[in-house]
Amino acid sequence: MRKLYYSEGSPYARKVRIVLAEKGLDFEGDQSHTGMSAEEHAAINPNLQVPIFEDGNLRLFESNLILEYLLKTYPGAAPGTAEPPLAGSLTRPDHHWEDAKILATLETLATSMVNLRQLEICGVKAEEVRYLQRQHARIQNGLDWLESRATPEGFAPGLFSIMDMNLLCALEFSEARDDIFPWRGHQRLEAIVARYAHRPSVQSTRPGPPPPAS
Ligand SMILES: N[C@@H](CCC(=O)N[C@@H](CS)C(=O)NCC(=O)O)C(=O)O
Repeated sequence: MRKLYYSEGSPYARKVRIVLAEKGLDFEGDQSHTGMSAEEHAAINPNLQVPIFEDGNLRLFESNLILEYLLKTYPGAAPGTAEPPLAGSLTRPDHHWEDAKILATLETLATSMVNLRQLEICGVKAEEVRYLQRQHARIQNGLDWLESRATPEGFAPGLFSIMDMNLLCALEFSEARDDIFPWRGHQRLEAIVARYAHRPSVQSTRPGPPPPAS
């Protein structure tokens, strides 16, 4: 039995949901972590985050680690999945270090965006806090650097790569959450997001509007 603890809007959990959809793997979705105490949550993930994925007796956290597990354990694709095919690994073996650097930068980009969003919800104003200005600069530099590495056909043309997936989940999350960071204007990055916009696994996992403030 497969189970995914997730939040509907989480860009990290979305990557896992996209890969599960690409592979036609069914799973039980569980959003109960929002009602858990820190102790209960820590018992399944010491980092107190989602996604958390269970497959039988195996429990994993950290989205890219979960993706690596899924790609290795379930190498096939669901019948009739879209083109280009989903990559078979996180990085291309013959471009490993360059791809790994791109993935690391994409993770940092997503983390900075999620931090900005959370601090904004808490009422912290970026112009008043130097660390937040640093986060803005980090996102801007990351986007510019990624734009210089991308092609309009993705980071690994011919494949729906895990890099492309990390990118679109972070950038669509930014827009779905009141434009955390105005990333448009990076033409190749825009082309990648547009390229996958109608892919069924991407469409069916797109975040809805922000939940009401609690
Ligand atoms: N590096 C982690 C990041 C996961 C993460 O930040 N998840 C967010 C949801 S978008 C979360 O659980 N936040 C809850 C919190 O930080 O309290 C991954 O890739 O899985």
